[in-house]
Amino acid sequence: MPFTLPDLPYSFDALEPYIDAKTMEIHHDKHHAAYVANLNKAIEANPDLAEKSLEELLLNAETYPETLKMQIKNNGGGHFNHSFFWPLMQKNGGGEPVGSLLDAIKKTWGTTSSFKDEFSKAALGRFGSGWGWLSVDKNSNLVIHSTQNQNCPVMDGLIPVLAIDVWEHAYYLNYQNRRADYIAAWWNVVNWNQAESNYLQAIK
Ligand code: MN3
Repeated sequence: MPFTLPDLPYSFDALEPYIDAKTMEIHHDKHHAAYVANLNKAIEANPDLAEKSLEELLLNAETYPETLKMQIKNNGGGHFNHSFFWPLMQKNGGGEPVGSLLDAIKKTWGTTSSFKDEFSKAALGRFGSGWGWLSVDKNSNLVIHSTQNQNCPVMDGLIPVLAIDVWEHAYYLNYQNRRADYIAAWWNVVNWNQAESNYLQAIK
């Protein structure tokens, strides 16, 4: 099988009380695992794609026949997004951005609190299932945006730095319909060192 489920870089209960252990277990062991299994099934049925990297599959998705295209976008995107998302959280996370990312955020939004407001608004405003993102564009500028379903920034020529999953499966057990409360709590688990490392990679 070309793709494998990465381990969570912490225990299921590491993000409590902000994100509960049961949510993390189902999210990783069931949802993310299913994206990987279904992505591998799609590749198995299309052996000519077996040598392609995940990024290549996502960038070329629009050129594939309809069924395969949706399989790659949903499951390849799901695998990419969740693999990117897990390390962006940690036990005793939160606080403020660090390093060059902090400088770039201040340059773009003035203060980290205005940045957090804008990012939260984008995540909250995503209708239905999807993701909120901080990404770097072609001119190395930071942009806040959101994607629907499992679409990911690389499909739009953007390089992601920070992400929040706003599918109901990411918060429903603890927060039910209160997405805004989940987003507000999520800032307490952000791993800013990981975001800084993503940013340095993105502007290289
Ligand atoms: Mn998810």
